[in-house]
Amino acid sequence: LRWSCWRRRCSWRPALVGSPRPARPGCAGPLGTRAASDTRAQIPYFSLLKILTSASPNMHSISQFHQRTPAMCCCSQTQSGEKYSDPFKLGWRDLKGLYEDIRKELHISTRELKDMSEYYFDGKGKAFRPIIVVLMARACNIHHNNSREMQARQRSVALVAEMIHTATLVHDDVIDDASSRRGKHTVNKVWGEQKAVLAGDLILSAASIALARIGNTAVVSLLAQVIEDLVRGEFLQLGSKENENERFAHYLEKTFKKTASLIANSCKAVSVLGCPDPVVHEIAYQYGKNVGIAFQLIDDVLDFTSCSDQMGKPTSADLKLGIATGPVLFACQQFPEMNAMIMRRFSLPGDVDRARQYVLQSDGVQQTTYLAQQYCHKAVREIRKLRPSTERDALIQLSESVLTRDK
Ligand code: GRG
Repeated sequence: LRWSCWRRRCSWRPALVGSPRPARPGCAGPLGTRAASDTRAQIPYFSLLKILTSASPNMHSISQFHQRTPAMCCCSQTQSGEKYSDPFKLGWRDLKGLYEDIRKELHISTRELKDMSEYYFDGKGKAFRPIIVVLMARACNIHHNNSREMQARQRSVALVAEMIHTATLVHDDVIDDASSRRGKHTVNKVWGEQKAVLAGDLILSAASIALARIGNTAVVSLLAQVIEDLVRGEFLQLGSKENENERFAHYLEKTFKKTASLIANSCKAVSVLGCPDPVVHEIAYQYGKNVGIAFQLIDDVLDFTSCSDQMGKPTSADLKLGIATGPVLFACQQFPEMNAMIMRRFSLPGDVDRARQYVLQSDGVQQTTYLAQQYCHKAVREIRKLRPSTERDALIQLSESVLTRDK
């Protein structure tokens, strides 16, 4: 039900910077915040776009990202005739039995370990990663030889991606001492931290076995790289940078490693299995990377604009954990007094509330949303290089829905 609610809300509507999504009742929204019109040293819009869509995401300073002209809508006309193919409906055709299949991969005899490991494979997540992966697989297969077949090995990549993702959620909740996720208690709260760490390890090891069974060393390397990136991304999040520009580069690098690497490398993995052309592998990777970064940027926005009921977990969580995400970093440009708070990781009494107010009075939410739009724009440009197909169009649609999601 939660998944279908999210899916329905994701139908595309243009996200206009300067007109951020309205607050839900009970959620602190950015309405009534200071307009994004103050004059700062900013670079022209088209230079900005060029920067965003060229080099790697970790080379930029925050001033380069500041938007000064109205954002272009990245809603794209698709070309296969089916303008608004529902990506979730389409992707789910290949994912029937996903959670049953994952539970089979876990095949654990000990009752408690089994309950813990299966806890999040209950259909309450959005299955965003497996959906992207199967759509990408079909789009690449069609691009390569007009094949309508989905390979079993490609579907296995979708399973592995969801398993790795779930293992990270379990570990992340231990690190953050989180109490709720997806509207229920976390594994660490139900069974304790020690057992939660082991449950995460077990899911990861089952994912590794399933990955090895795919039998392709290039695919194994891609997904092994993801695991390294996840750990490094999480580690980056534990540190702070004093210099503002370094701080923003640090944030984008963390964003790629924590979230986008899994999507990028899983997309590349299915392209490797479906098509021998390295150009196609790069398109798949770039699409996944850019959608993944946009997904995390919007996640960071939702931490300020959504409410706990909607998200199924507490909001303002990043500030409480001492983490300065996009909305804070942009707000700090308008309110330099936030610097000290960022450096002490919002650790003094009242810091979290004050920082939140600064963010909501600034254009931090709009700027972060705008940045996410640019990454989606780049993703759409990449995927359009593939031969037109319903699945390619669904990927375009999916990248756009990332911007309008509210959970
Ligand atoms: C390699 C097991 C392992 C751990 C590495 C803990 C850790 C180190 C990394 C954490 C990475 C992490 C939790 C990133 C957050 C990514 C993110 C945006 C999660 C939320 O994804 P959704 O919204 O969640 O798709 P649902 O609940 O829908 O699946």
